[in-house]
Amino acid sequence: MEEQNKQNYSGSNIQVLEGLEAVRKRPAMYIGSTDGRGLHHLVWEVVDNSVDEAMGGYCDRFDVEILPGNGIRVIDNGRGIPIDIHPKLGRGTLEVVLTVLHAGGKFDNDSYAVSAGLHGVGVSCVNALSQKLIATVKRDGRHVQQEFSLGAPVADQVDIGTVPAGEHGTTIEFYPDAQIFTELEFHYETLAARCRELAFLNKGLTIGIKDSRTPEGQADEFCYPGGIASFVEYMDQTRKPLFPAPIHLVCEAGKYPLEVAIQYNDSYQENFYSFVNNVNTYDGGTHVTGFKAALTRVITKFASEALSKSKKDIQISGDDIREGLTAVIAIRISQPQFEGQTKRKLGNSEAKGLVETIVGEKLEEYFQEHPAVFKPIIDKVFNAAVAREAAHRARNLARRKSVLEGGGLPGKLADCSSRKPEECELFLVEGDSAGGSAKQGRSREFQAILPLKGKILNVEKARLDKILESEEIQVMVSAIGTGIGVEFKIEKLRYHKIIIMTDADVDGSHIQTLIMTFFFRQMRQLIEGGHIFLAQPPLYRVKIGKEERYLFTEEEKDSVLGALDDRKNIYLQRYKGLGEMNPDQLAETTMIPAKRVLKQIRIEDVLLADQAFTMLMGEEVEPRRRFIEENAHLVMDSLDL
Ligand code: 0RA
Repeated sequence: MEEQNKQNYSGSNIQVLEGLEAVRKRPAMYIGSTDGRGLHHLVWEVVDNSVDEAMGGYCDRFDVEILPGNGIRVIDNGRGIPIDIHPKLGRGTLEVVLTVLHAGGKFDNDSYAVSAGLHGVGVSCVNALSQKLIATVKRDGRHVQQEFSLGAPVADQVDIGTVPAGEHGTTIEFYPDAQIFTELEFHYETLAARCRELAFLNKGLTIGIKDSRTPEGQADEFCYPGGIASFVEYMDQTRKPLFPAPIHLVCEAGKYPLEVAIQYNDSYQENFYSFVNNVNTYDGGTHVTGFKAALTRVITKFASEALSKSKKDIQISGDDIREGLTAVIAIRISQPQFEGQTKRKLGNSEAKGLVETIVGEKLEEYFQEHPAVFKPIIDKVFNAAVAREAAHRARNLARRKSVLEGGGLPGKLADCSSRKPEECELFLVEGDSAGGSAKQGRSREFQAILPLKGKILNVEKARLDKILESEEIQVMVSAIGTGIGVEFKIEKLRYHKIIIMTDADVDGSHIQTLIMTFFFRQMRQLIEGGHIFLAQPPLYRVKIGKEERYLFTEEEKDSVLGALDDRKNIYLQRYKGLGEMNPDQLAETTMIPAKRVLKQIRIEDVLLADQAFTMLMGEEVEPRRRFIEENAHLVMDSLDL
């Protein structure tokens, strides 16, 4: 059977397999990378096809399952990949869809006016990069299956049974190739977060997710009849909304379907997410510019009317209007052009005017009909404007002290001698004693040390003027050089690596969180640019006879000690803090680039990070209590017991 198949496929398939061979030779060109990110990208590729079916109105549910053995199964109830013989190619269409690059199966362009996903390299890429893939289709009363390996069919498609008329759908089960990927483990939270997001963006679509790797694996089901209005409520669940339900506008911007949801809360941050065809445009673009222009224009108009009645004299800026704003804008565009290095910015120039016009009209209409919604927004914007003027004064004061402009570097900073930011590192060190060791152990040439006094200000609970009064923050900001918030300038960054180095205990992780919250809120580009790292100091030093080792996790300690039968010649030292290491030990384990391990902080999921920070740092006590209760085991693990 196998032999015969090989012959069948030898002729016309050579080209096909050459196409997929290109994917295997240069996987990063097709899926971005071969690390964990690329691994998850495979799932998005498959899921995008199911979402396309949903957007076309053919599918109302799909399920993602993480399988034992690092596999994924996606089941949808869409039309099913066609299972006939392809008229031009003379081969099964199912096989063509899974083996021809970019075939993607989107033969009929009409039914796919817009397509999900920015990747769009197609399910054949997933096939090429999978050690095994099984496609199963229910369609036309038939139940058909075909198996592939490394992109090539293992056999022809086979009928495995029949299904009742009207039952249809596609199942793709795949196991990523260990030869290609440096990481094979799927991350439940990452997958669940995207599934949740897709459920918000496609109202009425039900998305299930399940981790079947262990009996106690997690499972969730997402379905939001409220669409992106539910999305806004979800993001604000730990904040106090200013009016009962988000403003939800569903309209058409020219020929593009457009949806906007807006809520204000009592915080000072702006939480704004924009999507084009279900893809998060993190860097905004023309649709966002149009939206913000409309929001500013309409609110300024209503606010100045209200203010002139009350005879108040204050200038309102776009920033004031976005303080405490949580909003989502989602647009569908048939030929989106994405710009920039990361392709996360919409470039279609017509989108700006179309969005601005329609959002302006609809919003004005909404406010006229709902004055009760408008009133708290005006108050909020007014307060923001007053506070901004106060912050402005505080900043000028600080500037006079020349702290924020980097004119004078703080005295506590032991700067490095190099002036090339690419090679420079800044260590933010917990406490003066560890700071002292770090100063002695560093490579003066490219490593700078800034000792911080314990806990920094919790920026989640403070407005900009208060933040700028905090001395710990001032020294950090002036050392880094970029300025903060709207004044942030990445080209002024003085160190390309900023390394947070704290004790490996609960206080240390609290300080880490505070510093990361500050970066997240005021210098987010540093995180996005991959400049923020956590140092990983060892927990133990162990001497076995003459051999000395450092151990970085409890598991490592258990496995090293567990492997020894005679423990008499062992000397084990537990480091309670960085201060217990002498300068050489600190350098050796945590600072020297060739020897240390750094953990890079990435915003894998901005939403999750935002949620976690708000939860842990925000005003609302109840969600925080719940969060800590639910995650108590994590805290316990890191406690010094
Ligand atoms: C090719 C053509 C059609 C749909 C699909 C492929 C399709 C692919 C996947 C992958 C996962 N789920 C999927 N669902 C559908 C159009 C079929 C038609 O015109 O009936």
